[in-house]
Amino acid sequence: MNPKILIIGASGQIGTELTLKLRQIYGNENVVASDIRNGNYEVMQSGEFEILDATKSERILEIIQKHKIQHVYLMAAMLSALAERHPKKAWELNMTTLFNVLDLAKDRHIERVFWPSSIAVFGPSSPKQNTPQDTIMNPSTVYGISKVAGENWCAYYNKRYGVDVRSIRYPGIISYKTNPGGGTTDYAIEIFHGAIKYKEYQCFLKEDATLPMMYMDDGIDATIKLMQQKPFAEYNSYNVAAISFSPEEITGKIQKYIADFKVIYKPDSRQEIAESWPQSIDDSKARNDWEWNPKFDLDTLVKEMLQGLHYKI
Ligand code: AKB
Repeated sequence: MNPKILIIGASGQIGTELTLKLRQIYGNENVVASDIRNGNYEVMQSGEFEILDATKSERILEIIQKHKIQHVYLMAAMLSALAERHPKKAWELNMTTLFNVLDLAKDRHIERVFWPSSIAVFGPSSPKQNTPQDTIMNPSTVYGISKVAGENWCAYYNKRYGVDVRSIRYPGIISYKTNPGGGTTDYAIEIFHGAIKYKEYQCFLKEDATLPMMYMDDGIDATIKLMQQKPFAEYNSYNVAAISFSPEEITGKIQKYIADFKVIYKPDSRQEIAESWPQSIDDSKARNDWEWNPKFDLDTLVKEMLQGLHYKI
């Protein structure tokens, strides 16, 4: 039997594509999308959509009961760069929404929860290369602090109350359907728009700021695959890796198709965030535990992005 699913944050970058893929797999009637604002046309048209402020627990419960929801994907969050501008608001949003969902799961209104973590859990003292699953985590951003705290709370609810909650530490997710907002890895999406529209892009990171990244399809596959596993013995927030690249490297790949594309480097405060994060990730635990395996490398990612944005190659 297909589970009845609720996506919270279905109008965001990952939420949009996750909703569409889950509807394709489980049927439009089994996947309810929700967000504080309307979603894109495809999301709004292909199934049920509810306006939801996920800081309001009673409203989440109302939607869960109305649609007999079993699985919840909580995708609403304020990302790293924006959270540095609104630290308290980011903390409140990221933590209140998580507690609301965990408490509803604790009270057995929800059977299974997906909560996204991030490479932002790591900080200046974490190893930069092949950052292990278990290592020093001393995030220097509010977003990272909220993700480390969130991981600890998920582990606590799992152990103490038997809540089935699962997490992935997303790297930068690259996609063309819905733009991200407020992240440090956002440059790797903006750069394609700049290349196609203006043949020029002003990059807010330095040319050698290498970060772990992943094409959206792999990110969605990882998320769904993790949620399809039988309950785990304990909570883990899994490292997942696909590609690592710098602005300079992705520029070179785009220039293979748009030869006169130019990038001007004007690093801002986001450079400091990037420097505090890993450059590459060891994801062997995810590969061993649930056979995680990404499909897209940098060449295929660049091709998919250009084609997705209607650039003829
Ligand atoms: C961000 O840049 O804040 C996010 C992330 C890596 O979690 N994309």
